[in-house]
Amino acid sequence: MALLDGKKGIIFGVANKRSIAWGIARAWVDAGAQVALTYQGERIRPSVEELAAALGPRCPVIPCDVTLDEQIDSAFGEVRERFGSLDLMLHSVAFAPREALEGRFVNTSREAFRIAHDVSAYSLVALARAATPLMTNGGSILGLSYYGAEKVVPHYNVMGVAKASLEACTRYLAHDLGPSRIRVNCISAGPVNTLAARGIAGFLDMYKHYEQKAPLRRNVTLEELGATATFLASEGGAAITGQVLYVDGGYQIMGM
Ligand code: NAD
Ligand code: 0WE
Repeated sequence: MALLDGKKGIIFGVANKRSIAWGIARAWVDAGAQVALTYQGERIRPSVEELAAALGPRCPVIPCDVTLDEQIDSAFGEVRERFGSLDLMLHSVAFAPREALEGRFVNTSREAFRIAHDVSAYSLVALARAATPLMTNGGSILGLSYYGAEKVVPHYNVMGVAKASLEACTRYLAHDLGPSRIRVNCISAGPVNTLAARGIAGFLDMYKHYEQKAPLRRNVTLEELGATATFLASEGGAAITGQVLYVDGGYQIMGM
């Protein structure tokens, strides 16, 4: 029997085949789960529909901008109709206005701070609240974080502050939802060459830096992130909640 046989999940954050959410969607489906994919806007709908078709014939594709309460409500309404209940949820969504990732952190505008926290941290709370009534048999909620939450990574700026919030939200949600047997964890991933990472000045240098400094002397793959996400969602993760698990080749342990 596969690790996630018969489980039903909803996935936020697939944009294309390089997305971390896509790596995790594939891993969950390979482990026996059925998943729904959500997408942010009409612009990426065609590519997400194509990816969903590759996952199998019964993979719902549902619009959901996570900053809009009405879209969150209707997305979970559709999942209730299609699946009846839910076991898994992936939050793999982040955004900050580009200018906030370029200049100095001290110049972060009120609006850029608000947007980064709304999209990248508050949305986990809103989605967890909407998922809870469907997770009648317990469940596993997973978010994606990054090292910039705990240490200064130049240019990550307000996203680092939003990731610190995401990690704290993970702990408070774990406390609230634990009695309902719903676990909430984060994977803190090493750099991955995705849409959200490309185009960031110096990303390639950082990618090479990890290759040189991480104990495993290499970067992580989508398959490895998928395997960790499957472990956390499975019986192997049954007593793990409120944690941030580093999947970064060991980079986070280094002092220099
Ligand atoms: P990606 O661009 O493939 O995924 C980001 C997703 O966020 C996209 O699908 C986008 O549509 C979605 N999104 C943005 N605003 C949204 C909104 N308002 N409503 C709904 N969806 C919205 O890039 P990725 O690298 O796969 O990012 C996924 C997660 O992984 C993010 O939380 C990111 O911070 C995290 N992460 C990425 C790296 C990396 O190096 N790529 C490392 C660690 C953590
Ligand atoms: O979380 C991220 C990136 C998230 C992200 C990316 C963008 C690019 C386009 C959020 N908002 C935007 N806004 C845009 O307009 N990562 C973990 C990848 C990343 O981003 C960095 C990194 C790494 C790693 C930014 C600076 C330094 C390192």
